Amino acid sequence: MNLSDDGPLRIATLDPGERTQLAELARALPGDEDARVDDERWIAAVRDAWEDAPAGLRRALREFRRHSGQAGTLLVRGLPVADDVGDTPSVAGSVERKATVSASVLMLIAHGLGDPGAYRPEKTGALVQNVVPVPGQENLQANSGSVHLTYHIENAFHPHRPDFVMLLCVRPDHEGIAELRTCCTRQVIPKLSEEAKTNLLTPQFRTDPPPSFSDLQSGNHDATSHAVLTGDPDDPNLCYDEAATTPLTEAGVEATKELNDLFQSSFNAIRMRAGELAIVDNHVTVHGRSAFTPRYDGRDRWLQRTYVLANLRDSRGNRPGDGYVMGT
Ligand SMILES: O=C(O)CCC(=O)C(=O)O
Ligand SMILES: [Fe+2]
Repeated sequence: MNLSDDGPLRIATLDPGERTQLAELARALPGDEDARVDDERWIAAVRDAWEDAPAGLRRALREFRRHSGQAGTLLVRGLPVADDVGDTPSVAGSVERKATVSASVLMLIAHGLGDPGAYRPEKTGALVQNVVPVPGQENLQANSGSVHLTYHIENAFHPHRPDFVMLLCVRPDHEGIAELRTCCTRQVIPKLSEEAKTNLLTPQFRTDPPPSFSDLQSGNHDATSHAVLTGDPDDPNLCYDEAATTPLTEAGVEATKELNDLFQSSFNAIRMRAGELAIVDNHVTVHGRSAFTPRYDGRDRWLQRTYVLANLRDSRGNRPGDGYVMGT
């Protein structure tokens, strides 16, 4: 395992031996027809197998879990994804239910940070979701779009939002220009004016569900006002989605303008290649994506996404039968 930094971004690169070890672990998981990534028995096998994952990778995740660094982002390079992945899906709500190499790698790594988790109203509650451009949805502020995707905390409106968002690149975009962009509070707090900081620490904002929560769009979501920054003002948590958070006051409008400008001038740009995984600390780091041009030819950009819950017990009341999927 090679650990390096690209500015504030932390990078962990598997060596070929570790890559092979992880690929073998993924392939040794139950792989018959019943091996569905959402099946609790299969997940139990993954949890057990994770203990045999390369020690260097387990260490890097343990460190990141303790403190996610200046960029709140860890880029893991050199992960195995099969060569014969097939065409990039192009339908809305596409998910991966089969235990493919990439899906298995995501589910394995989730156990280095906590447990996997999902939300029933979003992508049918699948634990591994395809992030792909969908014809007709180009302009949507969702991961199926291909215009610039604005900065957001994943599922910012949700009381049990994910602790970590994992995005694994199965196939890059044709031109290799699509950038996953992340920006951490630790990169912007020192540059924020005292006035904006005070206002962001004040509950004067409302956040609605994103378009991916289709069932909740009809106004049956009870949004209370909240602060954008909470906790220690020197290292606060962040709850913000540029497209879904509404400032309820003029001061709030000014403060979010300043925050957006700082995200725009301080972000980490990640042009992911196949086998690269970005792990985002969803408590302190927003993410977004630059625009790119899909061709819908089966070779478009394809990421797979899995959410991680660091403390599964916290959301027990939302997870029927102690499963991995929240009911709402
Ligand atoms: O397409 C990307 O790089 C990120 C999309 C996104 O925000 C997500 O899938 O949560
Ligand atoms: Fe996102």
